[in-house]
Amino acid sequence: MLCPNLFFLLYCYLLLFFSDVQFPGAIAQRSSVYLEHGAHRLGKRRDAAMEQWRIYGLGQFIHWGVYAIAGGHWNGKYYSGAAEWLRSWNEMPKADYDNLYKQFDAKNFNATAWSKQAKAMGARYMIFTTKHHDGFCLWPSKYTDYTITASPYKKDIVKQVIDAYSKEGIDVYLYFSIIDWNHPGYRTSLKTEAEKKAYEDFKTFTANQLKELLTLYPKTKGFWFDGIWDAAWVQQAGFTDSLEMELRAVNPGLIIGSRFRADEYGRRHFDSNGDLMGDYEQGWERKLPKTIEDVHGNDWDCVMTVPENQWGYHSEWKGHVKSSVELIEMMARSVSMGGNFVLNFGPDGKGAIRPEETKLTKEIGDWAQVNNEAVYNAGYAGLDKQDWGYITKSRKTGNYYLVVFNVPVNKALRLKLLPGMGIKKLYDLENSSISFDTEEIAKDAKGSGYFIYLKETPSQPKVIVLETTDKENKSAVEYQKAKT
Ligand code: JFZ
Repeated sequence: MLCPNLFFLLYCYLLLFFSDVQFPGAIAQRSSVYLEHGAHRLGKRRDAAMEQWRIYGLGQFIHWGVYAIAGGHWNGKYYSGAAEWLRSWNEMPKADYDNLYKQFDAKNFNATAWSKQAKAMGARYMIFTTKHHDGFCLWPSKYTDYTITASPYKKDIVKQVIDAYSKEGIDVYLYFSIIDWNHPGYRTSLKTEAEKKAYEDFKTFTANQLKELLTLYPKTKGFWFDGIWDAAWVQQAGFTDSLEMELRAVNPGLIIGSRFRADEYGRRHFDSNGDLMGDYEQGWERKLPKTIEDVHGNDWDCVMTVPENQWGYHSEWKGHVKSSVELIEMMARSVSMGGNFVLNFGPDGKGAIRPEETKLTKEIGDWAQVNNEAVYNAGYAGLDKQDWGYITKSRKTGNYYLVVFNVPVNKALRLKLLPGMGIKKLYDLENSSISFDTEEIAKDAKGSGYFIYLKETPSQPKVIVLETTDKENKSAVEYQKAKT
């Protein structure tokens, strides 16, 4: 018979196996296992840096590297998968890929132009790929020769991005892939002593690069880690735990999501007790939570591609390409459940943002210029979700924002308020002199139901501001407290 400990380990491995890609949410049944390398903290961070993170609303992700030169094509062959994974494609000669940097001469790269465009879209933070899985560094790392310095372009790209975005008031976070196909010590698993030895070099190299980034770029607000799922890395619970603490010591206030390290049972995102590891849940990738229950009261971000699945530049976008209205809806939906929405861009090999993305930044920006109150400094409202759209609540004024996407044929929007709450004011965010007729349609111990009558069906997502007679929505506050 298996002893209980083995059962527990088996349980953890099964969780590990099924959890990450499908649903990195908390385990259903909480346990209370002694952990040396589990979560560092229970509940949310309340310091100024994290409070700032919490109110961003919209972010920009940029995937840029030598893969952008190929754009999914090589020697007449075409790779329809994610462009930045080109090197892993069977038909792609590895030596050709590893020499692409010799062509990296980003003549059209202009960090100021990127940052101004991001600002016009309404982004309040950005995440930049310092190094993707291929290992090519966009900064002059002294720990490898495979960097921007060796390319014809030569100049430090990370520095230019950080300086330009910071100048626009946009906070910069560094994407860093632990997977490194270029480092001789990198392994996916450690089966032999020789592999273990090689991996020790890789661990030192990784730690050095991370400390180097923080030292070279003190304006960095945080890391957005990736490529941490290999068994070799998952088994380094003690090392990654101390490394995280070292990084935080270099840059107090540093923000690190849940995709960095595993506990000693190999659990990632949430440790074996179900507690979030890191400052926010980093598992919502190209998908959104369905309900507020899915996020367990945690901070979280959603990173999203415009086409189905392309992060780096691909010359052909296949499948459904999202419209600005869909993206605005995803942003409103994220904020209504307390998360940030981060939209990805893949500049081409010369550093130009593609025209389709430029068009979207303009459309999202036009909307945000009028309606940003609904998504900046806002979060979960504590009111019932309605079919017409999403409700957010200002973390500063307590005002509610009804972000309307689907107007019913009778143009009557349902709204449910909690007991003790009443409608004080209801007006169009774009033009506060426009108010709306309302009708109380139900009342019981759980609160009042209303119809809000629109005069016409808007052609763009419409925001209605609601001021209530009881601004302090106890339920939202209590909900968050209960979860932290
Ligand atoms: C990773 C990368 O492999 C990809 O190239 C891109 O950089 C993206 C942002 O991150 O891809 C992932 C990582 C994790 C999941 C899915 C795709 N996941 O947990 O579902």
